[in-house]
Amino acid sequence: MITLHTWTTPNGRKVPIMLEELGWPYEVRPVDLSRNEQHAPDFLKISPNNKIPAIVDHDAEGGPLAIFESGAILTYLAEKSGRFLASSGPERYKALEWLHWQIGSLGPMLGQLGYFAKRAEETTPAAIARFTEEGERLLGVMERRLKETAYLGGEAYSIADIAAYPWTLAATTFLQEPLAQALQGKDAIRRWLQMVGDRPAVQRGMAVPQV
Ligand SMILES: N[C@@H](CCC(=O)N[C@@H](CS)C(=O)NCC(=O)O)C(=O)O
Repeated sequence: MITLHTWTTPNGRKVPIMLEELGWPYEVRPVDLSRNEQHAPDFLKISPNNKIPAIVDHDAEGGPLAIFESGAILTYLAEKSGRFLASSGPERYKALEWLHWQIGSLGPMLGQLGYFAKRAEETTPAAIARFTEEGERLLGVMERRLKETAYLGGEAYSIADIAAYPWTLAATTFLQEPLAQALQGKDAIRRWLQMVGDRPAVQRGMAVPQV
């Protein structure tokens, strides 16, 4: 059994999507970020960087294993199941490349844009401009990739798509206003969003946690 510590945010939805794709049983422990539960001592033992998502795999080899960072969790689950990540060769490294691109670029830049454009009490035009520009650039990078291949890693759906989906959806919904111009004419991204979003496991994962 896997315990999933998560919340209703784009990073929080990646792991439930993967667990739903695998059809593995898991128990959800909501970590309410609005109540600062990510700083609770028991949660910090599992996720010392005070961020969701995190898992504990109670059936890991050698005993219970706690993992934080969504990219590490997705890679672990892919390797444990042998699914959604090729075991070797270019397909594996292309999927890892785009997984890391999401973790290191798309997620942090859109996260900062969300903070400065939507949540901060003070308006900071330079920060909004900087993160809008980076968001636009990254959506351009993604559009060019998805014009060449069906999925981010290549022709197969992989953990790179699972990681990118909740953030790309956020770009077209929560962040639609600052990114409206960047989203115009992004037909390859729209096609991919539809294809990934039509998957029943993605729809189920996006509804976790139910609070
Ligand atoms: N690189 C991390 C990012 C995780 C992250 O930023 N999580 C946010 C929610 S989307 C969080 O837990 N924030 C709480 C905090 O910063 O205190 C990952 O991919 O897992």
